Amino acid sequence: MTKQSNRGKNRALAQWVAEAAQLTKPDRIVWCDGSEEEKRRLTQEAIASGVLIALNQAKRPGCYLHRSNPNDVARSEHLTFICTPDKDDAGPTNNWAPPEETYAKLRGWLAGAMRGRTMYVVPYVMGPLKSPFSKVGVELTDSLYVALNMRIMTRMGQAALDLLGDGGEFNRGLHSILDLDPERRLICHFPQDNAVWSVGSGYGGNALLSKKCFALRIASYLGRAEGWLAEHMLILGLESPQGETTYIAAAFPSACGKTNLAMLLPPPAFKGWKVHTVGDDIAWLRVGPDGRLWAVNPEYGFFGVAPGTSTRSNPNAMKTVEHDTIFTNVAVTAEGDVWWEGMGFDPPKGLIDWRGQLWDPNSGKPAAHPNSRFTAPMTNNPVLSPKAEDPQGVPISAIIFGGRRASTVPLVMEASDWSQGVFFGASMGSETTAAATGQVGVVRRDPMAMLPFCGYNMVKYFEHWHQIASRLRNPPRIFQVNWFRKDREGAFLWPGYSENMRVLKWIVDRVKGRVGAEQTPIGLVPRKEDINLDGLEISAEQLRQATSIDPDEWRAELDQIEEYFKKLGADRLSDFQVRIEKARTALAKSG
Ligand code: GTP
Ligand code: SPV
Ligand code: MN
Repeated sequence: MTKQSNRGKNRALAQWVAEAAQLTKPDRIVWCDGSEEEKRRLTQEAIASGVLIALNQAKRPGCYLHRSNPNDVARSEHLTFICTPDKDDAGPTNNWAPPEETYAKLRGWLAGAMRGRTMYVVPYVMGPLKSPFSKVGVELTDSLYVALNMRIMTRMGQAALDLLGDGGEFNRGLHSILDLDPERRLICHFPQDNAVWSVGSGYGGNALLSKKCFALRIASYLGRAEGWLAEHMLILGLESPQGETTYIAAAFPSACGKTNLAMLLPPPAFKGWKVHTVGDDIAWLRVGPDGRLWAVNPEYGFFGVAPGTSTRSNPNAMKTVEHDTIFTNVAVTAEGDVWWEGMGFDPPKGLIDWRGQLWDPNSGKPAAHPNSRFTAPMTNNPVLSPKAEDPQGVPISAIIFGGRRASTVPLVMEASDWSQGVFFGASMGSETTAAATGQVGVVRRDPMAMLPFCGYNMVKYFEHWHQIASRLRNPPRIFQVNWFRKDREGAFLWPGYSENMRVLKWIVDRVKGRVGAEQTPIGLVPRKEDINLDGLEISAEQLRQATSIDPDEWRAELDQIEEYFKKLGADRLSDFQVRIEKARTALAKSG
């Protein structure tokens, strides 16, 4: 056991650790302090026990590979529950279970579960130290992989205990991988107790309890009670050649482009423009004394999608993962380096696939799992914003909602006001991806990209968004984007990635009142001449298709949105129904 200066100071924490140990019966308890010495020791233990595989240290210093159980490669939404005394508090979109029965069931599963194992006590801070936004969590886990990932993803260790002091409030996360049996896998949230119990999975959002469980599901619940927002959003600063920086937050569903946009390298035509990453996945937003919306990134690292990441698509991510990175479920070359589909070069001979077997290029199966990931500290990112650690956060001038839609939704639209913007977000649809288990590529409604992450009643969440506006004297403008529209052959119409800068520029110009827009039945769109296409090879027809608003498609879309809101019981939010009717009337007029 490591020496600890003040782990016993918080009596509630000491008592809870003792209770959890009584239940799970670990052989050892290790309190993580976050030190370099501890990192070295735990990494060695992980290598010795096969949890991590050392990669080629000459090519990728400080980098390791983890192969998860093949039945445990993505978030399990069907096994994720919100446990509130009243079912209505979980609302129409969440799986619900009663708290007492759920605790009893999980206690049964957890009894003696850590026998022969170590329980890591992982204290962490979400948000910059000394920030009014920040909150403390403690995860108790029997997974060394989780402990090492939490060290990258959060401000982990002694700093959290110091911040907690002797009486502070903290999120209680209890995690055991049990035997990774999908039949005994559940991720349960108890918002009233500020607690998460997760069992039977060691993967990503199921197991790193700081991330989706605390920073989104529990935090969204706390945010409603306390008057702020916890959102599935990246945060970026866009600096002009004149040195003026505009901050933008953007909500896209899982594996729909947040990390890529947050690290964007502008194309040559945008000389002097710079993107600074504040966050790539989660934003905590508060109304400031100035009536603006201020945001922090509660995390400290990136848990990013590997496939599709290349020197061309995201050079800053490639630099971020050059060292001190844990890779999960990627392929490995004969030289001990990493490889994945879309890395920008052909797979070298002798590639080992994500399951640890020699890969057969003719197998038709990917070498890296489609949801393979990298865990890297945010300080590795060459374009990390100097404001990423600012306790006050950054002032948000624009919010973007975006989905993955092969049709219907144009490249970019602007809402005429906050309330239409809330409608944009609430009515958003997106094709499912490999980030969650289940069918990939089916369109589902995913309000504000929060469908799997809102910790309370979705209708109350929409109301909360409306209510925040009353305190915003200077609200951000709201936009909707779609990088993923396809032509008849199934090819993407818009080149995406760094070229998304062209859309960001229009957004900034709108915010600053420097450019006009055209009113359509659905929203405001750029006039042709307002999107800078210098240096971009795109045919006029391709651009027309990427930006078009097809009345028939939109009539069908509005029917689906209306039906969805009725299903949720959100149609009683009269504003939504009025918007649908208005759009229908405008579409009818436009022919
Ligand atoms: P989570 O971490 O799951 O929340 O994902 P994310 O929203 O951060 O998505 P990410 O940026 O990792 O991108 C997911 C996938 O979409 C990757 O395979 C990317 O290569 C691809 N992608 C990202 N941006 C674009 C784009 O502008 N156009 C196209 N066609 N693909 C993109
Ligand atoms: C997502 O699925 O939105 C992710 C990955 O960011 S996970 O941490 O698994 O939730
Ligand atoms: Mn995410």
